[in-house]
Amino acid sequence: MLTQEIKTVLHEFALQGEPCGCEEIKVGHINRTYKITVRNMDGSEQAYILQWINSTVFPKTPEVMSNIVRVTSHIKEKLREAGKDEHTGTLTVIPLRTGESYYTDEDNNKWRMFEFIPDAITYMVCESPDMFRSVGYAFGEFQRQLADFDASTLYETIEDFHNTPKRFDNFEKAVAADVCGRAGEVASEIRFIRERKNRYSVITDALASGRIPLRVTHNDTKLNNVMIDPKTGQAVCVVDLDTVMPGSSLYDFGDAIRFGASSADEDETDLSKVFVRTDLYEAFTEGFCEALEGALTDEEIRMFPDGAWMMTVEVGMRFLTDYLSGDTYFRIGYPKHNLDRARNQLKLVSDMETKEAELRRITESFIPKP
Ligand code: GN1
Ligand code: MG
Repeated sequence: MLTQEIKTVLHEFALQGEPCGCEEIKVGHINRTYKITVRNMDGSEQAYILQWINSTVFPKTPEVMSNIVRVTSHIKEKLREAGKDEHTGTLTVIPLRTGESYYTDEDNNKWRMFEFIPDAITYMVCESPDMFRSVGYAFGEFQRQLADFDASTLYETIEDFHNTPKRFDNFEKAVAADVCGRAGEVASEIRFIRERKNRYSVITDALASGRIPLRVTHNDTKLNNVMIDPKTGQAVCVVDLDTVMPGSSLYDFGDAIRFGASSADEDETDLSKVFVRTDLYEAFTEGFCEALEGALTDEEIRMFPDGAWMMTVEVGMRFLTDYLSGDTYFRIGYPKHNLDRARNQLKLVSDMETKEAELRRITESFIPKP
């Protein structure tokens, strides 16, 4: 519904026509997203995306928006060079009437707008290997488009975002504080996460020693952060650019597998339904490697299974940390939502461990032969 609050916000943006519709799009755990319809003078209608930015998670709003504007301008240049449509191939920020990239209302809420990407939707579970190959290609292409972007000029919008050892420290702090008295209930999950602590520094160590390179990465490569054309099943546009920062290709590869190669929703509670689909793993790897042909080092590809495992165990401990801390970070739909999400992710971790040899074998086949 087009509330007075939203009308007031929309008035600040450089829109041509009159807003006539508003519908909440309930995707994502952090920001709030709306589809806005605007009626032009000639009677035609145009859609936009309006987002309320969660400033607890993103207190550095100017930095987040500066990254997004610069990264999308860079990608638009690449799209133009390739003769592709720069309005559907990446996000387009709608500025305020003043020219700024976001609006702060009287209550200090932060708002931003984008052009709506037509004829595309998001998926929570992947429909086919073909679709996931295309998603892999899209995320690989995103990274390739930013390969010549100077990483040192990008703000770190959330510090240590994929620093798993630091995430583990925070998890331990939440267990020790146990502010909601929930630690007893999750003793086996706590044990599971602790048993694996020696492996949490595998990627941070590889980056620190230069064994794998630092790149400009997306860092939140969930399947539902790609717009897909439902008619063709092909990826159209990578969205949710809040966490574009210097990182590792393993983060983007791994987070995409964690979410998109899972057989079930991220909060499926029947854990017998939750496992990693090796057919989807293979399809994504194929698309990702194809888009990044020649750009990835052999060692990065070799470490893909570590990326998938790490991103899954990391978000598992983040969901559990949030549950222990009273659900202050991820938006929840019911009281134990974060616990269910954590259990689901830890089940996926177990399954990746069971299938480790197979995942490594699939991965090795993508390392170029000398
Ligand atoms: C959040 O914003 P969204 O829903 O795409 C989170 C990711 C997690 C993901 C888990 C800024 O992503 O890091 O992997 O939830 N984003 C942030 O589903 O913390
Ligand atoms: Mg997000």
